[in-house]
Amino acid sequence: MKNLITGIHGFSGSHMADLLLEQNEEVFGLARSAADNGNVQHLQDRIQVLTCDIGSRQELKKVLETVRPQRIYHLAAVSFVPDAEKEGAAVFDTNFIGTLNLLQTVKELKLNCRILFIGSSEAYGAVTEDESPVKEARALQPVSLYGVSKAAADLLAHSYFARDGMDVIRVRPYNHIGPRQSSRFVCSSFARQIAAIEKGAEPVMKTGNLETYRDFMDVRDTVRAYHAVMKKAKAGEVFNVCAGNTVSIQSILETLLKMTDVSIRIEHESKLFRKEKPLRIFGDNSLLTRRTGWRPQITLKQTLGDLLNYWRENL
Ligand code: A2R
Repeated sequence: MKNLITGIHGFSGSHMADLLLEQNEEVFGLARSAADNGNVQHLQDRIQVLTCDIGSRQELKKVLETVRPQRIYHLAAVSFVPDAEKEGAAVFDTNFIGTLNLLQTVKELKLNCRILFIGSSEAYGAVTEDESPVKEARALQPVSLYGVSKAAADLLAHSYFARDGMDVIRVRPYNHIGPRQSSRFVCSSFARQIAAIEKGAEPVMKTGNLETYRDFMDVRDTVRAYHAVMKKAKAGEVFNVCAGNTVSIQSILETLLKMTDVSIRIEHESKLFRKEKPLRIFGDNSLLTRRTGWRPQITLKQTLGDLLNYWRENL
């Protein structure tokens, strides 16, 4: 099977490549630049990476004509919610126009290809605790700019199935964590700070709001879900990808702190607090489990241990 992963140098893209290679599938990647390839350094002789900005339809056309993939995992995106708020219109260039370019070019080239659009649970917007777990049929009412860009691209991806009969499927992942995640994300930030303190940094941990609850899952389980959907879903389907339960940031922090011998003082930083109210957000993964047989396999404790070890080795 010939796969193209957009955003292959990213966090999920690199784990997607690992999984597909383990399954003896062929992997091509699309990356914005040839540099910044640390996440796939260990795969250099097994993958072929082409550089392209998905905002450019001409560049994308060249990549797709060269690779002619049978499956596309579309992971390239502005993925960090606060960045999207800061970047404004630029987030739509990548998350929406980039997705439009991909779908339209596959259509024009008449590629016989299945496309997995990776959306986000942020597309659902504010959900109260009694409305959880969220099912796929829930209306998309995003609040953040990132969520709007992902909701718009999600609807766009569906339209290429509904209007043109293209083989497009969609997923809406919740929070996924694990080795190689940028330390701008909360779990990775905690783990990185602990690893730095172990190496002699001042023993102070900067945290935001610890009372927030999120549906966290190991990225390796997340990419296994993407693969399962690619293999088993029907064209046009959409799936939540999540653990289906929540854990507080406080308990993530406590679990990580138990994994180190150093003693650390906790400091709350108000600039790390997001504007929205603390929410207990979690999704319903029953459609995914029923249709594909997928189940998460990695415990939160193992994920956090692997993440901490990643930073211990990579600082
Ligand atoms: O920003 P860079 O240079 O590190 O590259 C990112 C890439 N990317 C692009 N690639 C081509 N053309 C663009 N205009 C463009 N903009 C961004 O997408 C990065 O290598 C990749 C995204 O990886 P991460 O930021 O590590 O995100 P993660 O966590 O792997 O999320 C993957 C997908 C995204 O669609 C998220 O919205 C969703 O899963 O949760």
